[in-house]
Amino acid sequence: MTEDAIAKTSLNKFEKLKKEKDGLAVKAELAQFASIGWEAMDDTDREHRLKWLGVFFRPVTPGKFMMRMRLPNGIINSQQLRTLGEIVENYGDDGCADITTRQNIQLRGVRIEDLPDIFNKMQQVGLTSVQSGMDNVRNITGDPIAGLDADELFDTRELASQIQDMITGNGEGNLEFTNLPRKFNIALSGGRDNSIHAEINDLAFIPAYKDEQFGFNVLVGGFFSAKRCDAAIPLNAWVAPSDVVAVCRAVLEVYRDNGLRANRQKSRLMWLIDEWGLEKFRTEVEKQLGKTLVSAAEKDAIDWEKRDHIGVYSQKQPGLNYVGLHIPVGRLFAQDMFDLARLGEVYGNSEIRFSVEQNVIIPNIADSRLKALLNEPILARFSIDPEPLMRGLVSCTGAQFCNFALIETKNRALKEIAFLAQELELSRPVRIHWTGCPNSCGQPQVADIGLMGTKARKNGKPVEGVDIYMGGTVGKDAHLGTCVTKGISCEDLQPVLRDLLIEHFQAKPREKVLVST
Ligand code: SRM
Ligand code: SF4
Repeated sequence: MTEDAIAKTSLNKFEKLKKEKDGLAVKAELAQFASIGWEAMDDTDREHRLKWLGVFFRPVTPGKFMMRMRLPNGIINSQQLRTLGEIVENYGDDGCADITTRQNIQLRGVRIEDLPDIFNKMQQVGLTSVQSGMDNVRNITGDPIAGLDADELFDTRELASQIQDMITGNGEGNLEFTNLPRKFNIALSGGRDNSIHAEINDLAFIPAYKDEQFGFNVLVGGFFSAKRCDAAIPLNAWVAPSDVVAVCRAVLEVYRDNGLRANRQKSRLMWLIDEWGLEKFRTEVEKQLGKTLVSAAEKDAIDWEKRDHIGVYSQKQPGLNYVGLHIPVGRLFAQDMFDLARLGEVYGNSEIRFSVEQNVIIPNIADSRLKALLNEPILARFSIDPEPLMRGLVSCTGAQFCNFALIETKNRALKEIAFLAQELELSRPVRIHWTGCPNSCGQPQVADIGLMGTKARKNGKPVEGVDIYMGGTVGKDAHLGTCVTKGISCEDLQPVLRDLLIEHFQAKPREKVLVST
């Protein structure tokens, strides 16, 4: 029997566990889990269902869980960030946090006995982590400079929050959407530069004018997986902002009720669209929505190169600025979180934002406060003007915490960049994305150079290696890069990257200074 045929004969493991008990049910059992401890818990509750609350068992560090928040549009405030800082501070050397490729934050080192207290604290400051893992909708991404950008076409903040509230029952959990066939990604773009990689989401809204009215063209089916990666395709639908939440609901309902569930490798939305054809899918969405979809605007309004927002920029509000800080590979420690919270509070309006490049933006800084902010010691580490290779560096979690990883990523990425920066001079940033395995959380297909962890061989022995992707473009006319070289051993990577940077990105070898002794 083929893999598919076997899968069709019975429910797969994940469909079974969802059928036995909804993931969200563990919300009521947290106090009990806390009292018995992680080792005494039912395996399925611990390793799978807790993800419905955003709590991830880490086989690499058993007993030290990861917590994934939800931050619609990537926005957090100082009080919230400080609260998260206090949580990770509790865990000493085990505690840290990562800004994610979905403008979000994950905490590390979390102990099961502390969960009731952590959830209380989160509730007090208006944070939720519900439905952030497994077969749920992930963090809703939106323009990181929404409401600040003089050239923006639409401020995505309110819609991102409304979509999250609809899906999660205002952050409490919503059984309507806790049993999707698979994960689901939604993105909203309101600026002219597609700053959230709309094309790699299951459902994306991109700005487009129709009869001079502002609205969004709808894209569907974008996703990355180990088996297949596809850019989203146009649904041939244009929706007014006031219909966006309803369209999200309709698409999710169609996917929930009809998405393919037999084989987990073929369950993302695009597989349903393939099976039905786009026309049928569109018709089913219309039925669920209860109205006809307007055909797409001929052209979308994304006509800029993508910006990374690192540096100092004037806002549309006169006299105010936003400052983008580069956070190397998105890693934060408790003190960093306290420092960033303080910067937001002292210099801005207590708001801190995250970008899909795993960086931070502090908005609403008055002209008169800029100089003092730029003199803050933390800017020596979280630079507004990083070296060009560092500037475009993104990395997934990798082997330090992720059991899918085939290689270590974050620390290796930093080491490789430090070496290359010493060797080469570049006049522009090169976006290098590392991802530890073919799941592609680090989005190597959108990068100038994408590095995907793999098993390679050297001198007949298995070693850590990477497949190299190139040609990913972002912003207007974004398209996915492809694999150009397979199985380079990590030990041999430096000269390969050096040559690629010289050949394709105009890097120049630095002159070696000869020191005479
Ligand atoms: Fe991811 C699974 C980390 C963005 C595709 N991803 C995982 C898990 C949960 C696996 C696990 O249990 O260990 C990783 C947790 C590791 C850890 O301890 O942090 C993980 N994914 C991440 C993050 C943290 C990477 C990062 O360093 O930023 C990102 C969290 C985003 C968030 O805030 O929710 C993250 N993952 C992505 C993206 C990028 C995106 O959304 O733009 C993708 C590709 C896009 C997509 O999903 O279509 C992505 N992650 C996957 C997949 C492959 C999905 C599939 O259909 O096969 C898996 C594996 C799975 O779901 O079975 C996965
Ligand atoms: Fe883990 Fe692989 Fe995702 Fe990296 S790409 S976080 S190694 S699942």
